[in-house]
Amino acid sequence: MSDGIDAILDVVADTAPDVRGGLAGRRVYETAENPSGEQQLAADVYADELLEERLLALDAVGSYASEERDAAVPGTDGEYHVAADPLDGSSNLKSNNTMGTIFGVYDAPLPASGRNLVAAGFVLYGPITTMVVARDGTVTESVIDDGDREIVTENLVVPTDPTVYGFGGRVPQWTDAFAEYVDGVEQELKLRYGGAMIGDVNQVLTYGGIFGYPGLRDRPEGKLRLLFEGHPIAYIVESAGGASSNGERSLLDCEPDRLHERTPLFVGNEPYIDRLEAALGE
Ligand code: AFP
Repeated sequence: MSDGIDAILDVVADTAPDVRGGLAGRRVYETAENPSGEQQLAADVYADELLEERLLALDAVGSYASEERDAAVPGTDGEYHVAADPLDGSSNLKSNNTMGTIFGVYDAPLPASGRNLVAAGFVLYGPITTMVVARDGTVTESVIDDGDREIVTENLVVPTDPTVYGFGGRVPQWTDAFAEYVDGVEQELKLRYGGAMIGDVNQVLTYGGIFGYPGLRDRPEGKLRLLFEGHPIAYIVESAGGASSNGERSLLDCEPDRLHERTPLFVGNEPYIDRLEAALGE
């Protein structure tokens, strides 16, 4: 056990009630866009600033990078580098649907390979606030109440009798190979798609199945970011016995050249990921 990683996990858990508590008054858009060219809500900025300030106050944190800022912010000479999507699915704030905070803890400066992750997790702001953490090959789920974490699942594993799927992007923008793959999946699983990756991935962790945001005809790199979304989610799902892919190989084997690099992203039960890679590779 590393005290540094524990301290990072404590900060994320302690910050979750503040992020959640700050949502109601922050549903308005800021004038700036984030580095990926997407509109930022006041809530995105608020969550990002809270995490930056509190994580960089730790001796263990060497830098903080987030989806909401151009470059990583240096901290001390701490050994861990944190990448975060402070409010994944923040456009769901308007419709009052699920959102989350995603984070990855790397042992190398960013950008880095997914193999440099030493822990990853997410907070889900659903009807209750939960936190899922993967480290040392094990995934735990806790309920957060007033910053206190109570473990509710010691060893979370992806169920082996999958039931749900969700794929992003407009269907006419899907490639023929991907659309054909989805035709098969639709015969076996039921659709669950909520517009916040973290909520949809948590359904896969809960019920088994597959979530993906594919490369599109007009956007082969897809929508989601490797460092802030792809790596952490791949680390969590693989630690829970599932698989991840960019369409060819595990997302953890992908190393971005740039902080904000995008990637096609698929996570879920291994047979579905294997079939996907076979379908896209034909
Ligand atoms: P926002 O953070 O801008 O709401 O985007 C959410 C997201 O990055 C990811 O969480 C979703 O899976 C995906 O975008 C949804 O995209 P579509 O709106 O294209 O379905």
